Amino acid sequence: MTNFDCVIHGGQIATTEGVSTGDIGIRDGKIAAMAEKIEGGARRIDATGRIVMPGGIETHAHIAQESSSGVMTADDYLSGSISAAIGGNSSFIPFAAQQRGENVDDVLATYDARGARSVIDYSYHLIISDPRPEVLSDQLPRAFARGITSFKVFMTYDLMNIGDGGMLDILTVARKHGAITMVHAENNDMVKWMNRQLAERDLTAPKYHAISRPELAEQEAINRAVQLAKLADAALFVVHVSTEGGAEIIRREQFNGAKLFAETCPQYLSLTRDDLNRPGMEGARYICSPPLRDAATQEALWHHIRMGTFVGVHSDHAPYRADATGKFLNGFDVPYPKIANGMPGIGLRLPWLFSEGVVAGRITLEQFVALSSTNTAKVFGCTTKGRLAPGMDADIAIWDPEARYAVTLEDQHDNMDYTPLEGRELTGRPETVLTRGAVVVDKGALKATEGQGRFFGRAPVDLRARPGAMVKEFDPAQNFGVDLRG
Ligand code: DUC
Ligand code: ZN
Ligand code: ZN
Repeated sequence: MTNFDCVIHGGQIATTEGVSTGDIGIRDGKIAAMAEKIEGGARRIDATGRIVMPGGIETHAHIAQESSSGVMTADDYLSGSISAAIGGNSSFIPFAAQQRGENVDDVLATYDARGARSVIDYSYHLIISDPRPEVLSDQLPRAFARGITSFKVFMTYDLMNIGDGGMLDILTVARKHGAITMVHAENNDMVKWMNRQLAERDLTAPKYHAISRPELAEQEAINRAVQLAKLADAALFVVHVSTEGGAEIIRREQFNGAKLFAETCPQYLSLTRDDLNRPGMEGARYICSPPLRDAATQEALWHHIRMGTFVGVHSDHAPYRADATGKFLNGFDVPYPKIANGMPGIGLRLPWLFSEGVVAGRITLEQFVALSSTNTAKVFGCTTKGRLAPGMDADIAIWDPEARYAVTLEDQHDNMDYTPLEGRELTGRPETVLTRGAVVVDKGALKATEGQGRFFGRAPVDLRARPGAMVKEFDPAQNFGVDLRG
């Protein structure tokens, strides 16, 4: 009987609810059946001794993206998606970035051409650096109408920072349409002031990057971003949280009912500021913003992962090679502020999280599933992805939970010339990955063809668990009857 295109059988099926042995039948790119035993199938994949789970959804990656200072990432949608797939992801949501003066429709057309090379399904978060009136009134609603339901803004970097007023304008448009606003939260003036203190003392080696962006700069900006979002009654997603204080503000405001979500990233859990102090300019490889912190912070961030403060652990893959195309575009012996911010990680996010999280006993397998796909699918409106259930896309990853290996650059599939986790011993890795039923990685070998991934539009943010509340100044019963929400 071959009424299924493919049957995955005998694996330990892991979801956010639990783990059980069973089979999955796939037809026309969708999960058609799940049962203890499924016969038939044009293709049968034996998953005995393996974990079968939803394919990862990487929701923080910079792919084929120019920075505001003109540095292009080393990965395009082909190499970036291949690296993501081999790392256990069935889809991803990189950024489409508006630079100042640009029209959002043109930006999206540019990224549509870039995205067409992807081997896994993809969508975009739209970075907005120039919220002009026509951007707010026409271009963002058009982006939303095609399923781009998440925007991203920066509170730092002079060429990206949109100020509190710009942020309120974007949050307001986002609320009206059901979009979520992501934020890079660091206080720009605190960072610039610290940069001046360090420059005046000639302290410009990579290690000083760590102290140039104080923990307080993140905490102040997270708190401000949350208050702005509460005033606009809008959903907010704080990216790359790197401090205990920042996580605690988020936890408290979530408890108070804010429409608030957040993530952290593997680098804040696996590396420290000591890595910035490696010999010569090697420390430049570890420059990312916010900067790496310390061991005590890592423990605190793990605690917040366990307690649910973070819906995901995403890579913030920002691939700038350690050469003149990336980190050293401005020269090899330059002060830290002239070195590109970011490091690679899209291929190792899930293997690292599985090893250091599940194998090391810090999180359960169910939490791993939630953090790698299910939670973020909900927040970012990926309605057909992130869960194993009949009717969902057959986006599936099959893992060998016992494989032991050391990370090497040679085994990476991105376009980078280093990996920050070189030499790390890990346990567990994805072997086979399906995107809409197509096997893109088969026992570790790439089987994908360029361009087989499809753009997917997304639904509005799911706020059922975080309904928020209108502030009294917007409530006609308490504001002299004024309708401020329009
Ligand atoms: N922020 C990111 O989200 N990624 C790379 C650099 C940065 O500042
Ligand atoms: Zn950022
Ligand atoms: Zn980023």
